[in-house]
Amino acid sequence: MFEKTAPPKALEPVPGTRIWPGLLSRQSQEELVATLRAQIVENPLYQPIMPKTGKPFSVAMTNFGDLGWVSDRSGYRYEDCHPATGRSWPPIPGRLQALWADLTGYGAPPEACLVNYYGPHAKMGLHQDRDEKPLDAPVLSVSLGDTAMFRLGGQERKAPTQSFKLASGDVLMLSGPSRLRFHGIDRILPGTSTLLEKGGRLNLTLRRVTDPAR
Ligand code: MD3
Ligand code: FE
Repeated sequence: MFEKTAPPKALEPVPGTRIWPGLLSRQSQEELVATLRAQIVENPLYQPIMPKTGKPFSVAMTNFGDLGWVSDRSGYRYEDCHPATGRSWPPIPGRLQALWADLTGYGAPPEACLVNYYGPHAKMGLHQDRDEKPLDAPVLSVSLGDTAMFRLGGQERKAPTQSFKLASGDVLMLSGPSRLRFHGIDRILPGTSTLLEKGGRLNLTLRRVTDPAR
């Protein structure tokens, strides 16, 4: 995608955390939303529940790719089928696969694309992403729709945090020393984007789940 031009400049607020503000043009965002909508028809967003308590997440989720992240009473894990439909997850859209190849430099394709939908009151508490085997693989996130207040902490829950806005078209990569940082979404800012007709925010997170064969 950037064969002829240098990749656009990223902010690196802490080592291993890179933010490309507005990397995706409005047109690419619209094309991506059209693809997502088409794939969400047969692979619907659903409301996962927290392990043990059974409390529902405020974020609705679905997945694309060979493996999808799910949460239910028994815990968090990756599964190869949608828990409600029993069907395989649809493929990760080509545009996202290309973004992973261009930005991560990781020698294997992503296996999972978690789709998170935030309505006006949804949030995601501070957590670590540690259900994946290869921790040397980056995580790549694409934000679409309303702006979110993103909180990034340290490797321990009690470490100090800093907050960033993530707007539509922004791309975020967490790698190396940032891969195990605590992070969360405090809130979204309703009405900040016209991309999604009914408002809200979609976040797409690409991950490698298993160690690549070698
Ligand atoms: C920082 N999603 O799905 S994406 C998640 O906006 C998740 O929906 C948020 O956290 C969202 O697990 C944040 C940005 C993100 C993703 C993975 C990270 C930040 C991260 C892993 C380590 C540190
Ligand atoms: Fe996370």
